[in-house]
This record gives sequence, C-alpha cells and structure tokens, in this order.
Amino acid sequence: MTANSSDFFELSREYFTGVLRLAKEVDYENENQRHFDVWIVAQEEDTAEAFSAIMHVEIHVYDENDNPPVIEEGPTLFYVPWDAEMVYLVTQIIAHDADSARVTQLSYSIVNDTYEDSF
Ligand SMILES: [Ca+2]
Ligand SMILES: [Ca+2]
Repeated sequence: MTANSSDFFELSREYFTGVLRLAKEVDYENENQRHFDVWIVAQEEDTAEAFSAIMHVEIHVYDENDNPPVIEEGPTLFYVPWDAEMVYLVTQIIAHDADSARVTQLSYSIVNDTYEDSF
C-alpha cells in the first residue's frame, strides 16, 4: 500500500527543467510511506500539437535509526532458590526497536547490580 504521493512531493519548474522535491517528511516506520510512485508529464507549451511525454519515478525510503529500543514490560521481582545452579534461568528480557534490524541490532548487558559478579 502506498500513501498519496502528491501529498509528499512537489514539482517546480526551474529554467527548462522540472525539479521534484520532498514537500513533507516521510517516515519509514509508517508502512504506507516506504514506497512512492510519481508520474511526471512534460508537455509542449504554445504549440498546436501540445505533444507530451510521461515519466514514471519510483521512490524508496531508506530506514534511519530514529527510535530507541523499548523493553517489554513485565514482572521485575523474581525468586531464585538458594541452591540454584550457576546457569539457573531467572528471566528473559525482550526489547523491540521500531527501526528495522538492518539499521539497529540490539545487545543486552548489565549496567549495574547490587552485588558484584552475582549475574
Ligand atoms: Ca533504533
Ligand atoms: Ca527508522
């Protein structure tokens, strides 16, 4: 599905060329704004024939890293048996990033804990 291209692009005449410019910000995270098709007509002025030609321009939007990751909410208090083995699974942390995996891959690390080397 594609958004209405005429909302996002404008064509202006500069000297003898038509210049296609972005008229509005596009957002890769909006699936309707990832791809645009624009048809441009060049037409003779002041001739009886008024010949014209049409050109199809296809525009693809690149993804940029413009969203921070978001950690899925869930319980934050867990109990571990006193005799748990070293590899005991306490919990899994799941985070999502609205940007594509091509742009941002996630890694996980501990930034602080109350007892050094516990985890
Ligand atoms: Ca990101
Ligand atoms: Ca993005």
